[in-house]
Amino acid sequence: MLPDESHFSKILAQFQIEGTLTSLKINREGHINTTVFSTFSDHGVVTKYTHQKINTFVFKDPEALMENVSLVTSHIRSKLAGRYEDIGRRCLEVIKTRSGANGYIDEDGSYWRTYRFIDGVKTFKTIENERQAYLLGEAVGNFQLQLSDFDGHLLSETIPHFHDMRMRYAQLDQAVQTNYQGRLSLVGPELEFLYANRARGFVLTDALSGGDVPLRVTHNDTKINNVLFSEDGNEALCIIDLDTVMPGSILFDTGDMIRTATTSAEEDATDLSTVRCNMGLHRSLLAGYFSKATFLTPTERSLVVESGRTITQIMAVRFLTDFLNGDRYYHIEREHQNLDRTRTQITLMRDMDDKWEILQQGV
Ligand code: ADP
Ligand code: GN1
Ligand code: MG
Repeated sequence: MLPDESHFSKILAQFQIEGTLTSLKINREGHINTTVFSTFSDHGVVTKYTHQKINTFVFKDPEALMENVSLVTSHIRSKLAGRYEDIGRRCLEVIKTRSGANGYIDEDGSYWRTYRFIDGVKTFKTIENERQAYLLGEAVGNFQLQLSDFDGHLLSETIPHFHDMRMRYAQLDQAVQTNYQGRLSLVGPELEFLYANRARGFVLTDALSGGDVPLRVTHNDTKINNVLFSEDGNEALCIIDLDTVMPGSILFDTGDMIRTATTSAEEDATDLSTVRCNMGLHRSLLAGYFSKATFLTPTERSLVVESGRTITQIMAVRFLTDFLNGDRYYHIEREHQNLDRTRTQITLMRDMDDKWEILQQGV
């Protein structure tokens, strides 16, 4: 919920922003935070900002989260310095409060942060073509490359075990046992599929805990709408939504990119016949990714296709858990939306399985 305008003006006044507020617009895409775009005019100079209320049900320590964001954006900026003139379009910029903090806690106890709005860019809810898939793969590989020499120990684990499939299945088991809303009877086939796939889903988690793949710095939310493209569509400029940057396996990012950029169906599509893993998109995505991700170990590389399946699976598990728990975690706009989300993920996994041999050829 957006606070009323006078309350909101008070929040904005805390940040290092000059001029007069001329417009406000709420963004309804994200599942977690509340995002508002503003425009300010200062003696004829127009500047836009993104303000976000951090969901503290999900992120228990917003200060630590913002410290992560601040460290990571500074590191990326140092990599871009001297190489590009438009660094402001290639990396998020935190606008501090007037007292120099990374965010502001309002009178309701909500935590707000501000970024400079990156203008002249486009985002996409779903992938449109192979060229875009190549650019997206390149951007994710490049992001990982930029952070490959960043000391992960400096980052806080803002959501512990975020991509730990064993923990996610334990949460699903708990939700099944509690059956809080009596919805268990609605999810028989979905639960059967996810239980049948439980053991295979542990591959990445176990590879990481067993030391078979290295602990690196990962974004953990590299879905397509977290990438800003240039308006002409010729470049994927910036990866945003850095809230979940944490130490982990880079395969979490590779997998989320595969999950969201190989199908042109929306995550909550109800016509499941549209949910297909497109082999051309998969091939282009991986070609772009491998052009930058030159640092992968052989084991990481061998798990790339599997990572797409695993991250799709973890999302199915998480959506189903939330559906059974009464939709407490993900924003919903309609009843059963989390079940619809579960179904698209399962459909995508099944289609990947049908094409498994061909998908492996892209590696
Ligand atoms: P959420 O966690 O809710 O997904 P995001 O940080 O991804 O929030 O922001 C939601 C959307 O707002 C993005 O998909 C993007 O379209 C837009 N957006 C966010 N920050 C910026 C920014 N600094 N510049 C331009 N657009 C932005
Ligand atoms: C959430 O914030 P948003 O909407 O980009 C979620 C991700 C999921 C994604 C699925 C902190 O991301 O893990 O992959 O939804 N973020 C968190 O669309 O749980
Ligand atoms: Mg986002």
